[in-house]
Amino acid sequence: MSIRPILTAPDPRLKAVSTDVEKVDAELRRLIDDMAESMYEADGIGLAAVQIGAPKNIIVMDLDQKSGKNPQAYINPKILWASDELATFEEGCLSVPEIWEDVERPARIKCEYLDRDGVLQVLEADGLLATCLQHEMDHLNGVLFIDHLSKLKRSIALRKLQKAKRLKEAG
Ligand code: K1U
Ligand code: ZN
Repeated sequence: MSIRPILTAPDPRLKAVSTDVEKVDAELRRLIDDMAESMYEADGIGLAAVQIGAPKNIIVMDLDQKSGKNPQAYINPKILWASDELATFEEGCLSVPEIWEDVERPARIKCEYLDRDGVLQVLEADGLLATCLQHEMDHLNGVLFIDHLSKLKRSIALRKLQKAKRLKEAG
């Protein structure tokens, strides 16, 4: 397993639309393991493959790390249904470091995906699970959570990010 660098905005590779995985095999499971390791190293609760430069429809998530590591893989996820009711969560993103903003999304979703053994699963989610799945599925379509903000809030967030990058580079 290896830790891969996570791309940060405004890297154009984050705008790529990811493609479906054709075969769930040992090589794909190695990529999933690298994603999980990279997510834990960065203190995240989710990661899409495109964030490490692999534009494939794969997500890893582990929402409850207090009780030990239990990464879940979601391959070729598709939303089957989304509630009309909306919920607001404060979101962050490993590709938009140090920015946290409220985002409104459907409160509940039903989705299907393949697990790491290639078995089709159907999941109904609400709360943080629904939010995180939608946030990660946005990544697969080249969308960042700041794209849901007003133009003004997005440009403030991007300026903050560029300033943080400059400070980091200056040491
Ligand atoms: O970059 C990502 O897509 C992962 C992102 C997932 C997410 C978090 C919150 C709401 C929606 C989606 C993160 O993991 S951000 C980091 C994070 O959640 C966290 C970091 C340190 C402590 C606690 C949480
Ligand atoms: Zn993100």
